[in-house]
Amino acid sequence: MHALTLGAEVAAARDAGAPLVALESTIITHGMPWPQNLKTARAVEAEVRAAGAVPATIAVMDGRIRVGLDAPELERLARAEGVMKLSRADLAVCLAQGRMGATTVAATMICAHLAGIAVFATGGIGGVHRGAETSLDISADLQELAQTPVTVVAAGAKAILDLPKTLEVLETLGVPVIAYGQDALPAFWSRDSGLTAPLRLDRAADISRAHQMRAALGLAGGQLVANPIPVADEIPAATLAPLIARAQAEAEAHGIAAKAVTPYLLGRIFELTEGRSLAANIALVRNNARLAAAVAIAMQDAASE
Ligand code: PSU
Ligand code: MN
Repeated sequence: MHALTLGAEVAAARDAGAPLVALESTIITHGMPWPQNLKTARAVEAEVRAAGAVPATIAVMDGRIRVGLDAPELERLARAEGVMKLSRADLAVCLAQGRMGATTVAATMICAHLAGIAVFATGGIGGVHRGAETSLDISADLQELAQTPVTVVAAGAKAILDLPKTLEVLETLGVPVIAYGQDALPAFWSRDSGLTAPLRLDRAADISRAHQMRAALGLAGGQLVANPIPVADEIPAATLAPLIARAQAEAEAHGIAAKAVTPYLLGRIFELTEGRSLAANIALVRNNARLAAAVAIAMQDAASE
């Protein structure tokens, strides 16, 4: 029983040994409103291509894990309602029911690895939520980074999270958290979280080498590359802090829980910033796609030496 279907472009790239970059789909169905979600998904794929790699957007459609969607499929997903948000726990049930599902960071890592893709670009990973002392809300993305060998390029963890606790959990799980080109851990919409990242690398080739070295050492899991949003697109952390606090309080007041928390907070912050957070989110995903493509190319170069 094999549930994987590669898109034509992805299959050709894999046969030719061309560099591939996996892309997730929860950001399309649960992270951004229509029609910006489709526009962004297309723009992110275009960034990967322009940088010399092949994009593989991953989702569950018609009872199959689809690795690489064509244009009509991408639009069908972006317009769909009632799409399941899939993490490690949900993937098999969604497939068994033949439903449509969007993959989070955790599920995208699983599917990318099944398809032989080692690099993945997203916006921001899930992490330890504020108030996790009582809610125990910790994203399954963190566990996945500890066990699946995919390098994830993100703009840090989302600033709606408790970043110090997120770093602590990643350290406990043995996940390398690597800031790209700076010492500070980026905070999604802002370049600087005020925390120093545990590790730093300045070149795509070094990120590729570190990935290969982990495998050579027999260490399970991937690495998190935290790529700061471009200067021109960032929203300073001080501007966002009160808006995040307000969205957080509203989520609690409305009893928002479990999988609904992240989409709710992103949606409220979009409203409270009058769309500025979405523009920044789009810019940072595109920026991550470019770096992920460079890492994928460096991995192919190393493999063909
Ligand atoms: N990056 C974005 N927007 C998003 C996400 C990432 O710019 O919506 C998604 C990812 O799929 C990530 C998920 O895995 O948010 C985290 O959800 P949770 O906190 O419920 O684990
Ligand atoms: Mn959660």
